[in-house]
Amino acid sequence: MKESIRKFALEAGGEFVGFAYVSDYESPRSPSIEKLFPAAKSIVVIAYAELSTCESPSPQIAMNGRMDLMEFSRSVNYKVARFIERKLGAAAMTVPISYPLEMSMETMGGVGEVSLRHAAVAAGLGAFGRHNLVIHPELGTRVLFTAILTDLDLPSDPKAGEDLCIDCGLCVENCPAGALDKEGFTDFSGCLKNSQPYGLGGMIRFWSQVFETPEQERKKLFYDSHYWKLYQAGFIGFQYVCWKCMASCPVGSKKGQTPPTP
Ligand code: B12
Repeated sequence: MKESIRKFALEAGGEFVGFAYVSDYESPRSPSIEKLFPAAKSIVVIAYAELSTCESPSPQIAMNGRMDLMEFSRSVNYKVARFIERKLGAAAMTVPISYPLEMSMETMGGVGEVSLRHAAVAAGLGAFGRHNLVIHPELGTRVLFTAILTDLDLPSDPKAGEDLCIDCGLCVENCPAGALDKEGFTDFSGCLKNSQPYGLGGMIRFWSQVFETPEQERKKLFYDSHYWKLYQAGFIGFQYVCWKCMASCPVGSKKGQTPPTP
């Protein structure tokens, strides 16, 4: 059964596919899978390569590569879920690649329904690196994940080795927010403020400024590129302007490592 799902997902456009029993998924800060889907037994995790767009100094080109991948992977995830339901007669629930997220003071909009990094590790698709991202044995750091929860019994794939990170420290050095200084921990607000200046925090800061500015001077704020970028983010969705931890990592980047020949 695993092989028929893997084959379908690869043909649909996923680059690598892994499986994990829900009982092998360990993410202490995330909600339990049972709360999301009580009958869930397994997680199907799909890996996709991030394009070289993450290296571009243009925030538009960099974000466009991510948007292409988000749209594409959403479609692959849906197709695989439907394959599980239609062909295998089981229940399937898709997990978002990033958003929607629970937006509450409790989670600060920073906890996904399923931690895709922990799911990927459980499904043998990689190991955490110094940058707290999961490194895939072939794709390196430039990898994103989606997942599907199902009530099918799909035994966990073997774990990837633990030594994928080469401890070069480039991610720590290149993080403009110093968000990776403490090992095993990403400074959430530092990373967020720097990488998503047009997100919720940026929006709150802008509107607070509007209310605090005397009426006759307010118009100027709307003719500022900051407001225009907030406007664009409003209809595009969240926009990252920083990719440094991902782009500076030599593991798996075209410049840093030749992938194994097929
Ligand atoms: C919210 C979110 C964020 C928040 C971070 C919140 C957080 N603490 O995780 C912010 C906005 C800061 C963020 C930033 C980024 N994100 Co983000 N994000 C998510 C999202 C939507 C949810 C993450 C979540 O639930 N975290 C909460 C829990 C799980 O985190 P945690 O228990 O505190 O675990 C942390 C540490 O304890 C540590 N950790 C846990 N176990 C272990 C074990 C070892 C051995 C080590 C060393 C570390 C470690 O790693 C975690 C990082 O802080 C996921 C998608 C998803 N649904 O998973 C994408 C996701 C994690 N993001 C991703 C990416 C790529 C990024 C960015 C590079 C931004 C960008 N430009 O794309 C940066 C990287 C920041 C970094 N180096 O840590 C990818 C990661 C892919 C990968 N290869 O690992 C994901 C999985 C999206 C995807 N679909 O692939 N993100």
